[in-house]
Amino acid sequence: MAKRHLTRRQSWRIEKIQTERAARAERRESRLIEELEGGDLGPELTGRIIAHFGVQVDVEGEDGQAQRCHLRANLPVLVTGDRVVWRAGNQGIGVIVAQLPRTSELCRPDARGILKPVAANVDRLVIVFAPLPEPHSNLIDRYLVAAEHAGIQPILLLNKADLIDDSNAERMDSLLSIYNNLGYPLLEVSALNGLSLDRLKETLDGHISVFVGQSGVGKSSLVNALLPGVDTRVGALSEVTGKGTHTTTTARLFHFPGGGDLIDSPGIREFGLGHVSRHDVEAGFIEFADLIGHCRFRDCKHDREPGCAFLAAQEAGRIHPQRIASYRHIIASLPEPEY
Ligand SMILES: Nc1nc2c(ncn2[C@@H]2O[C@H](COP(=O)(O)OP(=O)(O)O)[C@@H](O)[C@H]2O)c(=O)[nH]1
Ligand SMILES: [Mg+2]
Ligand SMILES: [Zn+2]
Repeated sequence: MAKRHLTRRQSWRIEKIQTERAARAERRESRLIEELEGGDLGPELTGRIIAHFGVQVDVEGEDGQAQRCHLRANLPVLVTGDRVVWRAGNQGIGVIVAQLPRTSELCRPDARGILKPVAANVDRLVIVFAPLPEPHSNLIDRYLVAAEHAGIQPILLLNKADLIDDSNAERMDSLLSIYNNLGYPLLEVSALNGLSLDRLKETLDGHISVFVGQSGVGKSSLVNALLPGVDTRVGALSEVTGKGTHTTTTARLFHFPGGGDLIDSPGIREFGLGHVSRHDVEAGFIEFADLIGHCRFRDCKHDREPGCAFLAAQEAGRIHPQRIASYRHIIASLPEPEY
């Protein structure tokens, strides 16, 4: 066989292949070491975080069993509702090894004003209101903006339907008609006498919901009616750390016996509109979709500018005056942009 003379290019290629082989072997070895180290850990499984305690979480596996797990240091911030990959441990404590992609996240500003996720993969925002305390469309609109911004389907839930009488029926009807005309799903129920709770259960089946709304509208009563025998007030759970036992209040995931899940905590129930931009607010009013970009001035504030598409639509009766008022109110409440 003739002796082969290697060109520089060929020898470079061989060297490259050998380096790649070495790297592959190294990777194999490190995987082996990891496997030996983690020899007590079970196989990788998928699950959902149903409670969060700071450095530990409870994960519910596909079999419905809950398992306390440690969080690996390299993980992103995980919250209740997150889908994860986890491995069972030998001392009753497992390990979360990866976070699976989120379909949505609910965020709120922390004490320093930094937006933090509080729940993941929620797909129904149930906005609760009632004849009493008197409902404010402005508050409902804020929740709708938050829902649109987070990409979560809102459901308007009028509770205390048993309190509707001649004194408030007209007011309630005109409020409901605004949202009915916009195509938002609407339900009228009563936690007190059980009216339409079956329809509510059907609506929640197959989804992860949160209930929001002002204090006194009946959120606790509704949740208690939907989750009989579950004490959702037990939000504070103890956790043993190096510094001793301390308690953390956390959002928890509950299963409705009628199907579907609830993520709940006092903080979530009072959830408001987080930090959003003027653009987010505009996008949160679904009837504005056709108007955005059609004003004469690109930076139109839709206030009194000539050639404003919003004002023209309002004049033509295509936008409800209460919604425009809400929009202005929300915009006025935004912090000044920093530029
Ligand atoms: N009439 C009537 N009262 C209700 C209904 N649901 C709740 N309530 C009452 O409204 C008050 C506030 O309810 P609660 O569940 O604590 O509201 P939350 O602050 O939103 O959690 C309580 O006195 C409840 O008994 C209802 O459907 N009809
Ligand atoms: Mg309550
Ligand atoms: Zn305009």
